[in-house]
Amino acid sequence: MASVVLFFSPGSCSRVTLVALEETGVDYTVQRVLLANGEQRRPEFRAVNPKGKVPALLVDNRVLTENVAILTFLARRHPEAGLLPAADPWQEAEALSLLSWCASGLHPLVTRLRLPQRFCDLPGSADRVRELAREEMIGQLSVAEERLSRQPWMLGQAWSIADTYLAWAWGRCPESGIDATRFPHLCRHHDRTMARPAAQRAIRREATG
Ligand SMILES: N[C@@H](CCC(=O)N[C@@H](CS)C(=O)NCC(=O)O)C(=O)O
Repeated sequence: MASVVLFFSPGSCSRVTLVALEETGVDYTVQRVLLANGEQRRPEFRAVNPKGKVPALLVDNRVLTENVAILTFLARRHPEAGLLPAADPWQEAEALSLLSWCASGLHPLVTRLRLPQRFCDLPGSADRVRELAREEMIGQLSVAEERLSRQPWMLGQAWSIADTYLAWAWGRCPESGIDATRFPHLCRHHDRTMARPAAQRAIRREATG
């Protein structure tokens, strides 16, 4: 049996990988990297992921980084978990398109909302960086809101790990000043996604390590 170790930080985007691991039922251990304490910059962690980001997944001593790659690997390795549709190449590509949008469209906006000083350090600029990110995020979220007004999950009738990635990104928005009442379908989708037993186990795992 493979040895699997996830490097994660509570509440960060590594939660999506944590949920995926829980959905597969695979045995794994975790290593906490507290971003709030700057632990991603420590040499021990840089030896695992020189980019200094979580998630990083160690599988039999080989390191895989980037959520999209890790989630695709887990989906292919555990097709029975239904992380991504696998039977049809078009459906799988649509799922990867969604995951990529979460990773390269929504996630950087979450970072701008939460860490505006990384984008401009001129005195007094943080509010404006946030405001522009908020506007862009509202436009992007409207795409998901419209889709979820027609179907329960982003890909249609079945949950996929792309729903968890979206729910993670959306979950960071109301605390960053985005009015949740404008996105009722995203709110319900978030609650349904995070109520899944695997998501609940992942959140407990974040707390206990
Ligand atoms: N492109 C990476 C991004 C990962 C990422 O930005 N992770 C954040 C947490 S949500 C992180 O580790 N940030 C630490 C830092 O930037 O110092 C992925 O999709 O996995």
